[in-house]
Amino acid sequence: MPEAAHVGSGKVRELYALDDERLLLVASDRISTFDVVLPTEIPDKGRVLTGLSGFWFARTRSIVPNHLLGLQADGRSTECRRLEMIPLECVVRGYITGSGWKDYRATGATSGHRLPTGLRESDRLPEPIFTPSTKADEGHDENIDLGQAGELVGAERLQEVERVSLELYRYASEHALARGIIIADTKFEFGVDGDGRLVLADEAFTPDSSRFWPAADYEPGRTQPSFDKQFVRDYCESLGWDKTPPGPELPDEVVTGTRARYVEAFERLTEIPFDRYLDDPEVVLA
Ligand code: Q0T
Repeated sequence: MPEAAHVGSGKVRELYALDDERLLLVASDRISTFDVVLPTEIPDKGRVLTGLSGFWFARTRSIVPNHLLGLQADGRSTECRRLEMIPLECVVRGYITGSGWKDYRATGATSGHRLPTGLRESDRLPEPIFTPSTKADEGHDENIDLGQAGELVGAERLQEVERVSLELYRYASEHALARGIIIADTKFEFGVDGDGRLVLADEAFTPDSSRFWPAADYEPGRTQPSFDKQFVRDYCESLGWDKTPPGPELPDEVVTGTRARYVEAFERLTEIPFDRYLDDPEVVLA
């Protein structure tokens, strides 16, 4: 699509305009760890993430409409509706980890949710919580409470994105857990269409927008291994790299092992052989 105008970049994805109403979201094979994009790519990572997002979009349409129009034959490009984006990172946490764990240790709460005392790192929460954050162009998103989020998007829209986010998380986390994957938390981005209707955009329940943990290894009281990136993290830790750019090149065995983990996540969650996806990406939409 060489004539398409570039309209945005994420760490590992690019966004192009197809026309006034449609965008093309292209997922690369780049991988980041400790917030640094590494110089070595993971073959097919962008295809796995695109296929997973498509799978979830197709299966959650009855919860909320989404921006997906179609998947291109390259398996890494999503044609989507152009929306007015809502300036909120809609995070749902089912387990206490990451910045939520940091907030909890410091204050006993996160994003205004008072949590039970005595939680251990990675514990399952009594119920999933909605913990919105602001989109930061540089650096980390900032957790905000519902009052601050309401000022940004209006109380009514906030209630709607909270309800829909929790419903999406309940559906996907249950589906994933039955297939041996804990979705500890996840982040959504929503937009609004020309009729003012809420639409799920961006990606959905990929390992880049969520924390995937192998359920078989789950053990609260410590940081959990990542389903997809653990080999990369372990390798980087073994080097004593200080986690500032540039990141290290990855050896072949780390690349191969990591690719296998992405493909395994795809196949466990979709129950579709990844080779069938490569033959015809829209198989995940059926
Ligand atoms: C967006 C209108 O730039 C971004 O990601 C780069 C890969 C984030 N972003 C998304 C949009 C979307 C989507 N998704 C949409 N459907 N309509 N804008 C804008 N920035």
